[in-house]
Amino acid sequence: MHKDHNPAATVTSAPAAGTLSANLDAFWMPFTASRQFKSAPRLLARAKDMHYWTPEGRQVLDAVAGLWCVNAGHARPKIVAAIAAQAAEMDFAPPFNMAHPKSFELAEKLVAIAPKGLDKVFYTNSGSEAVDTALKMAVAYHRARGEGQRTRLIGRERGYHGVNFGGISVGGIAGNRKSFGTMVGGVDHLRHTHDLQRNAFSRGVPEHGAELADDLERIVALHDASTIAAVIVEPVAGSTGVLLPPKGYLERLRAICDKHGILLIFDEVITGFGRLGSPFAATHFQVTPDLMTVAKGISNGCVPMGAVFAKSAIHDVFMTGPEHVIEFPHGYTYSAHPLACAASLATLETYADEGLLTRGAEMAPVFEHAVHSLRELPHVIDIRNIGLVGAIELESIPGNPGKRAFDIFRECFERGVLIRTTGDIIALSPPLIVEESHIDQAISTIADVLKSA
Ligand code: PXG
Repeated sequence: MHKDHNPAATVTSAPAAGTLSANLDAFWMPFTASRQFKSAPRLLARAKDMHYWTPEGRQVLDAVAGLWCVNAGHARPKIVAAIAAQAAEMDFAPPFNMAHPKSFELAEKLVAIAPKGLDKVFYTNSGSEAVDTALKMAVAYHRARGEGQRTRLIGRERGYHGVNFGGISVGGIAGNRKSFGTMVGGVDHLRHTHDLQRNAFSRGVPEHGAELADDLERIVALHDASTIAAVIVEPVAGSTGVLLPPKGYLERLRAICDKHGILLIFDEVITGFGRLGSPFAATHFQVTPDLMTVAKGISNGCVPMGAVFAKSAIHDVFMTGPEHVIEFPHGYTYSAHPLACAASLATLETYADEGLLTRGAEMAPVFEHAVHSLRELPHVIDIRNIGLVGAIELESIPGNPGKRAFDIFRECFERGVLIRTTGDIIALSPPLIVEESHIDQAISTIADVLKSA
């Protein structure tokens, strides 16, 4: 059904689009080992369905959906056409005190697939902006209902919530904390749930660790519930290495938040839009947060977009005071950008046409079997998976953390498979149109590289 064409196969003589003619100096690259990169650039020039092609026309299987975002695969016709048509029809519309029809149409469609109760959508342009928006909503919500002392935000160790100051403050990544100073004040962190001693090689959610949710009670006892606005967690942590919630953990976190009047925010930037085999992690685990952040798959990565879903009860608290006054003084020039809305509408249509928001559940057993087949290979200390997310954790080279996985990433790319690594963990998150043959190719390439490393 999802046949790949190879538009690069015919490229022989003329330089392919994207061939590097520029000097590499001027571009300060994001999250990149830039000196290494600039000494041997890895370039992608075009993409279709499950594949990229380099400027030379070499085909590369995309085993990570770009960066966890191209859930429907690349250059899908409806999305391409919608973006082109929108650019011609109306390029931009101011989003403050003005709007365009597609922004409402999209919000209605998003709410229709969202976990029940999350009835309002606020648009941003990225996951980082969605996170900071949700944190501000939480604080402002409590203030609007007369509990202005609830300002404290609780994140979790090894959480990743983007790169803005709010996000890195509630996030639990040591590198960020080391580089960027004191950040937002009044933040504390739950312990992370990663426990290889008890849970190594789990298939699906791990058995042990629900009690780690009780760490929130410790934090409440320390700071007092009356000072805490919200708790933010990724239902499944992605960036820090695919850390799954222990069985019962999210339910327990929800119950403790309810008990103390604390808002629960799920950061579903990675888990949203079908990654776990359900539309959202909240639907998968049947735990509904008060606020939910999304990005990436909302527009299939084609035009930058993010959003925060909120319960009506939260939104409605803001809707008081004189009617000409702005109730929530927050938003971006590009909130509800017409191109992003058009891309997202076509993305949702593509997801619906092909059943992609639940296709991960069908493919999960095949994927699980394949990733766990790497268990006996050199340096593998854990394998974990859920839906169409997998992780292979490797033993670090003593004194050189991250090197082993990074070398494997580079070698896999040379052998035609794009993977993603974080520390010494390989993460896989293929587009949701993935077929068994793609999974086989990705896994056998990783196996060969592990054996030869
Ligand atoms: N929250 C979560 C849970 C994320 O995974 C963000 C927020 C920030 O989104 P933006 O759109 O601002 O990047 C993310 C982003 C990786 C990787 O390799 C993951 C992300 C970004 C870059 C790399 O795991 N996730």
